[in-house]
Amino acid sequence: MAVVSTLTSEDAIALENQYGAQNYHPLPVVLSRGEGVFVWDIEGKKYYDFLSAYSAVNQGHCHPKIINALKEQAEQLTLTSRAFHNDRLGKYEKFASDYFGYDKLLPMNTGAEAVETAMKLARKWGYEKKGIHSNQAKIIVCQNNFHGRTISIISASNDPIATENFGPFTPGIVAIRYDDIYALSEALKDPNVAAFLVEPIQGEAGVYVPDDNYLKEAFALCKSKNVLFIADEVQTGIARTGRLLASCGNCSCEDKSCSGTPDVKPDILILGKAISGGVFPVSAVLANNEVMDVIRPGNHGSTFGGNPLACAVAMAALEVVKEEHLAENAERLGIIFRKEMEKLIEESTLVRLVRGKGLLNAIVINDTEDSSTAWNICVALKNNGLLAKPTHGNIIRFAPPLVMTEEQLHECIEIIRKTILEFQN
Ligand code: IF1
Repeated sequence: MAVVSTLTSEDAIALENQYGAQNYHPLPVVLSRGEGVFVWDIEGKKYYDFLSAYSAVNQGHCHPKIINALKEQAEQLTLTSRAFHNDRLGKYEKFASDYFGYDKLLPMNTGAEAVETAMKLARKWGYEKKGIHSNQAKIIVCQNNFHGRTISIISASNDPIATENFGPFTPGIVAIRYDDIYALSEALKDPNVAAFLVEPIQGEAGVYVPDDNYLKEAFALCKSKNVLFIADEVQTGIARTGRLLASCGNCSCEDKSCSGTPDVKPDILILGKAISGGVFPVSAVLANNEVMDVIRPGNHGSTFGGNPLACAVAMAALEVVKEEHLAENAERLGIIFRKEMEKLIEESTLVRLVRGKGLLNAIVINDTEDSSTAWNICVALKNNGLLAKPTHGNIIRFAPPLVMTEEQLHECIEIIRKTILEFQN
């Protein structure tokens, strides 16, 4: 029986509450359609999507080019496993390696799988190329990171909600303060360090943008100590922050779609989310031969990794990013957004600051981290036709699809302004 067609939002939520693991606390809205910057709930109410599925839908919901690529491939061949070759994988690996400027790509499905892949790659490189003694390799991470939810990844986390009662944890992971070059230089005194894993901007922590020189100095320190610099660009990549990759730092090059500058070129690049435009689970780990060639047949992989459907969708999604100049649009609209939020800060008692890069931004609310103010504001935003989600009790992330027009952005800014001013009165 087709349950979905007769559902009301209330029905849908009741079904999830009864039959679904309660591993999320979603905003009370049930979406049934998406197109570009808009989504609709079951009852037909239209919303601006200001989360983009945590930056997975940078190209806009159901982008025609990406959907067509999905449809065409789905009628041809969806999955072979890697027991055999398929006619899409090599083409995609070349396309994406050239696109981001690396020798090779290891295809996976989720961001967490790609982070795990990068950690395994770094450790193996550490033993076989750097000469670290067996089982002694260390990976440096930053406090308040978010890299996914597997056991090894939460072994790097200091978030009690993510770690409580999931131990014991994976050894060989050392956490340092984010945006603290001295802390990194101290940690790199350990000769057993194989890699430094970092988000160019800490998204879940509340869109923390590090000092302008942090990534460049961290990269130089890693180079000086023969330590791999791993950039987790699952959320910040694919034009979200106004450049193809956020780890570009503050390059001076005019080509916003450039894939990294001489001063910051990650040894291992981790991508996910918008690499497929949110149409299919696709992630990727890119590296040059000196690193990637430590992986030999049988060392690593996954049933769906590199499947023809993922390859076709990812190529279309990456073409859209350049064809529609999404990095430039994100850069331009992000400047407007932060300027308008600064004006709101002037007239509001509720908003304390705005921070971000490109169209990955957040506002900090004048309340405590454990308050429900940010949540309540997001519920009010929903009622006013805009969907966003708090990262903490007092921080709201704003990340619309990068295809948004300036006119639409101004409409959204007005919704945010109206909601905040109503809320505080
Ligand atoms: C959830 C957070 C964001 C990521 C970075 C790896 C991954 C993510 C920098 C793992 C995933 C998602 C996970 C999703 C919500 C969202 C999230 F709130 F969880 F922390 F964006 F900030 N590296 N982030 O941001 O990728 O395995 O999910 O494909 O778990 O609720 P994934």
